[in-house]
Amino acid sequence: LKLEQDLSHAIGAGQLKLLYQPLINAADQSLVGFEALIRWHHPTRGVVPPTEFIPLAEETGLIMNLGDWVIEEACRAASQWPENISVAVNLSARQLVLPALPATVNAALSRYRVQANRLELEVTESVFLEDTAGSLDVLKRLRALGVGIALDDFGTGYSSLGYLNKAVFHKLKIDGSFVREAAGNRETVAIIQSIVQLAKSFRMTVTAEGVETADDFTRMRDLGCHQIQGYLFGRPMEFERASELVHGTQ
Ligand code: G
Ligand code: G
Ligand code: MN
Ligand code: NA
Repeated sequence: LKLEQDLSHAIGAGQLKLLYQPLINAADQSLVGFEALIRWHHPTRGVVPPTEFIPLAEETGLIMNLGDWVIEEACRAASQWPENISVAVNLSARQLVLPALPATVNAALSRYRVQANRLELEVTESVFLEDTAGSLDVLKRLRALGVGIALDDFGTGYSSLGYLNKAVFHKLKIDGSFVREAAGNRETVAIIQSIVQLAKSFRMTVTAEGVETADDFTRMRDLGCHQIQGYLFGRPMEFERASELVHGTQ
């Protein structure tokens, strides 16, 4: 309960921060964008990871304000970077129940003069567990704005493939657990092959997450992944360091 109170003050108190993890083009290893990942700098507990406070924010409804702040902050970051650099943000399923979300996203894009196609929204399969029709409608309206919609953590969820056929996702992100398991496991490689094939038949971009080694990189590239994300190319980093990467100064 204390943590919940603290969280409700965290946004106004400037305790939330976005880190940015690089997203790399598999073909030439160039930087294509970043995924924004939130951190809470709690005054006494130190850094609280999102796995601890996002569920709390979802339960209490604070995720709505928090999510709006994330979108705003990500657009602000994008406005500081060149037009070929995209920024992805994670959305909770609960945020998609809000019919106002597309208007919020559109307002943030306009305010910072960021092209819609530079913003990507990442959702997991869990969005289809609650209020499927409403969430799908919100996703379609977001897509109509021109923002990208990525299906995150793919392969770890509920394995209902029907929603891939809804034409709302532009990208599929293969969960890092598969990527790392593929190193010593032919069955996992076969699963990845079929995920890539599936994604391509829907004309989706495929990103491999959790790429930690050079072997992971070449394997995922050769299996047909378009984009790569993981510690090999960079951990989630401060805005200033991300900007240095963008400008090639490090
Ligand atoms: O860096 P990592 O520990 O950052 O992230 C842990 C989990 O928290 C991931 O599942 C990620 O999607 C989620 N997460 C990170 N930032 C955000 C955010 O801004 N909003 C939501 N809803 N989830 C986030
Ligand atoms: O949004 P998503 O659930 O995909 O969140 C990605 C999570 O994976 C974040 O917690 C992020 O910090 C973490 N992550 C990113 N790259 C790597 C990696 O190469 N290895 C591992 N183990 N975790 C990673
Ligand atoms: Mn993500
Ligand atoms: Na993921």
